[in-house]
Amino acid sequence: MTNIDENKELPIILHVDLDAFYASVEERDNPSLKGKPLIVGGRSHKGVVTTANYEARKYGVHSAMPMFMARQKCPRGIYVPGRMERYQEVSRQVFRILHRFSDVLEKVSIDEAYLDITHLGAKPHRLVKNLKEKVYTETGLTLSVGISYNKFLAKLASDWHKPAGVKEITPDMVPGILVPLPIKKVHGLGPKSCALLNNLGLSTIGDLLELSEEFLVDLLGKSGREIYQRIRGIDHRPVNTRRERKSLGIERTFSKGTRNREVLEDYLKNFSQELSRDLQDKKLHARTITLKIKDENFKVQSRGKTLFQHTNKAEEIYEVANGLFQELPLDKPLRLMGLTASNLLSEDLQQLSFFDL
Ligand code: TTP
Ligand code: MG
Repeated sequence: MTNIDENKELPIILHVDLDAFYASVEERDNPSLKGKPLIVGGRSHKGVVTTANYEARKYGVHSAMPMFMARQKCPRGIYVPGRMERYQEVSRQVFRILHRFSDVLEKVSIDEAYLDITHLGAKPHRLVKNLKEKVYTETGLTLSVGISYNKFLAKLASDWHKPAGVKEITPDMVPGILVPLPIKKVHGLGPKSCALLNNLGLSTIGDLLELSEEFLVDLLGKSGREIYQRIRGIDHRPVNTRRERKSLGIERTFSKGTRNREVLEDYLKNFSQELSRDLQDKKLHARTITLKIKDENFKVQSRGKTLFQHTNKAEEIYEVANGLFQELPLDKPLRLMGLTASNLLSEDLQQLSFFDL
């Protein structure tokens, strides 16, 4: 049983994740480090390991482990502080290569992306081989790839044969392949949820498959439904080519506290204009406007209003902002005021919905 409509073409989704990313960049820039246990971290991250190469992982060193513990486990390791800018640069280089393979690409983190290659009509394994070769020859880095028909399964698969591995999960493997896996493998179940489930004696995906959807929703809230579907291999999330911005905002701290309404209204007018320009530059429209204030005693209050329609016009933003402002008592002088636009919609999406009508 796969719950998949056999007549519909299945998507082909790749999840790509670079191997021991920061450590691999260090090795690439200094090949004498190759083959030795290498640990990146320490300085910026309050004394914890940021990442360790696979050589060091053999000693039990892993990300987020306190540095002193890593030194105990692997005293002969080479320890280097991170060079974030360099990793960003190499990441951009890798993403440019990935983009040549499919422009339906969603960057998830500095070393991780989803690619939808359905429309290319290519054989996924051949494409992946090619992609890995290109990344290796052009950057010296290896990566692992998961191939499947949705994001959840592709991500699960990329972790399967790390490092430098490729794994495909096909519909006929589901749910069998999921049953023995520990619940922490379910993307969306964080450490807290896992602990909650473990306490109920649930440790594998197989255990979760016995539960009703209602039970999972009761236990985990809204995400229970998503989890119920995921463990059955169902995940309809599209590969999102653009990460949506959640909000845009401006705030100012005043050198001297003020409760002069005219002065504050002037600020609000300026904020509305700035916000409007910013939204228009980014081709965005907002539906929710939130006003935030902080008084002399550092007491913070915020008020928001959601409109019937999206807007990016300064006058409309100001009208809402000022309405919110008039409701505030202003019993103490203000030290800070801020205006945020959220519930955003991009113009492209708006056009899409117009076409859909
Ligand atoms: P990951 O992809 O989780 O780890 P990795 O690439 O080092 O190893 P692998 O994928 O082969 O298991 O994270 C990518 C980079 O993000 C990693 O090199 C360092 C950084 N990172 C942190 O800064 N803190 C963390 O807790 C983790 C897990 C990663
Ligand atoms: Mg990685």
